[in-house]
Amino acid sequence: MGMASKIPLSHPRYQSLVTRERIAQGLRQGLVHETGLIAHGRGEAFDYLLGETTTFLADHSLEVAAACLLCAQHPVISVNGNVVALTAKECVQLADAIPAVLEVNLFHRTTERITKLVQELEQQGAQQVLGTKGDAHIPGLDHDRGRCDSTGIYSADVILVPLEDGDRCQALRAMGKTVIAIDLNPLSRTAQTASITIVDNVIRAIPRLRYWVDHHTQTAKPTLETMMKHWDNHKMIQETLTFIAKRINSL
Ligand code: PTJ
Repeated sequence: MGMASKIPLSHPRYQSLVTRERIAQGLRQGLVHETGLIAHGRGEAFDYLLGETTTFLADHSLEVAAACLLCAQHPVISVNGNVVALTAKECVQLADAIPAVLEVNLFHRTTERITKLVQELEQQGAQQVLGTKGDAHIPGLDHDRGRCDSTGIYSADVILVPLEDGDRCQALRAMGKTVIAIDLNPLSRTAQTASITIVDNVIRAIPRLRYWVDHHTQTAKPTLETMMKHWDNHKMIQETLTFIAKRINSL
């Protein structure tokens, strides 16, 4: 019996506790890196400040991100330990809907964890998951952190990175790629350097992104391109910080 079943539904922090338990379970299964727990805690703190909901600002980011993924030639969804532990099935469904390639790309890379994460995604219905080859290198990153698949991230034009390290986000941008990041911390280097930043929890953001992808599958390309052209990421981050400040002031 999993720990989640012992958490009473009536607990005011039920959702947050269940999510923590999923991360802890992911660690025990060898999917999540130990520092993934720390990253999750930092994310929780920012989610608290946001009110643990998808703000109207994040929802707009999600709609533009969907437009961008639908217009891409070679879109890739890059996943790591935390993302698989929290949203494996939803990532598979999103990849199918776009359609996009799934690639396991780890900050703390080990062959064993990559294999486990690929297997977990396959169990959740993925037909093909890249990441095991690691036959290409993102310029500017030290050995293992820069490894990726030549047919995946390396040749992608648009990459979705839920929970990414700032250095890698910057290095991918330097390669000329469009980077869509999901990061609860609007001040992180990833949030600041991505082309489109979604300041939201992956748990809410991935299904909502799928919603927008489905919503816009039939939308004409020029309409989607206009949405992308008008996107101002810097402005959105400033407005998100203002949103948080106002929210704290009104409590
Ligand atoms: O599995 P690996 O080896 O690739 O390692 C993954 C982690 C997450 C450990 C690694 O990428 C890492 O150390 O990340 P950072 O630099 O700590 O950044 C994680 C960012 O994600 C932080 O800014 C957090 O605020 C944010 N974050 C944490 N949990 C969530 C989140 N953002 C959205 N949804 C979450 N659930």
